[in-house]
Amino acid sequence: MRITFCCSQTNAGPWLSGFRAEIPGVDISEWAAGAPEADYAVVWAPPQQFLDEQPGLRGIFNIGAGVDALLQLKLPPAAKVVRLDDAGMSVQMAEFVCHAVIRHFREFDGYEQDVALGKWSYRKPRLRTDFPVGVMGLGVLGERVARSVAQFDFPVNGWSRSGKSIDGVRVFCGASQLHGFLAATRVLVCLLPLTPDTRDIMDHEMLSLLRPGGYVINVARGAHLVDSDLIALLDSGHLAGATLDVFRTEPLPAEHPFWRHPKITVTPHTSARTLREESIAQIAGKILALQRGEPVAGVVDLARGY
Ligand code: NDP
Ligand code: OXD
Repeated sequence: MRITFCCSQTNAGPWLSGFRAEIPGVDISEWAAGAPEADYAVVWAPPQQFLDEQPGLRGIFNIGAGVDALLQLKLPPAAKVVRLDDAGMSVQMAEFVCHAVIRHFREFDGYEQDVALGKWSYRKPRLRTDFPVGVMGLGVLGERVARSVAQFDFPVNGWSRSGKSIDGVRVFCGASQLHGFLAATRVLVCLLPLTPDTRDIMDHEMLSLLRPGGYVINVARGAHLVDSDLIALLDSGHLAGATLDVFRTEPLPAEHPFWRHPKITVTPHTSARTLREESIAQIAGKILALQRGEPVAGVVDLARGY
């Protein structure tokens, strides 16, 4: 069995030795143009040439949860595309989102500014019932985030395509219930996959439906959000602020207004990082399962796009 590794911006060495430790005797190497064909690929944002040269792949393992970039490419016909299935990401995402929600709710940015001025001042406590949180996307990451936020006693809404039952979360489903979800939400968290149905979903019309004083946390993909619409709604006062971890162009260009907007907090696509050891163990386990003819979790539905 041969595995090829093709992950942009990733130091291949520790990954290759990790796979060799997990799958003794495996033939694994970093891809270079003209390399021999492999049975399985471990990838992140590979070039089309890589896939064109590997028509016989049986499995393509993405070292991230989102497969939007991969699905833009022409894939080998028989290859299953397998996404990372948590692998330590959901706890990071829950930490990140809870931190952003609480920082906003408790006005910690304001306290930091006061303290920098040597000012000892209290702000009036706010009611968490006035800050219902809505999580769009209730998959591997969104469900964990919704459950985690609910532990702080915020009212939590969730929205997904097919709906599911989650303790402590009021679940809305499908396009017909999006309006109701937004009207019931003040702090909006985006954890959708990027697909043709969800691209540009957070536009002026949609964000206007959030409760006044709304707050946006985008931790999914930059192309879910229409940048100029967010800025217009922040400037009009309908929205109070945003925490943005993902952007249409990454790294976020130096001249982009998000960097300097006083109501926007920017982080560099770091809310849930791929953890190497967990990812190697998960992918190696799945490759061995596929070799035995067993099903594996996290296989992407190419028609749905996630
Ligand atoms: P999943 O595929 O597990 O879950 C996707 C969820 O979105 C499902 O609940 C699905 O509904 C819902 N959904 C999909 N399409 C629609 C739609 N048209 N309308 C309503 N709901 C929809 O994804 P994950 O939770 O693992 O990850 C979500 C995204 O987070 C990734 O695709 C990636 O882009 C991003 N991400 C960002 C990271 C970062 O560091 N910023 C790190 C990791 C991931 P249903 O349950 O009905 O299928
Ligand atoms: C992912 C990401 O999709 O890091 O895993 O964004």
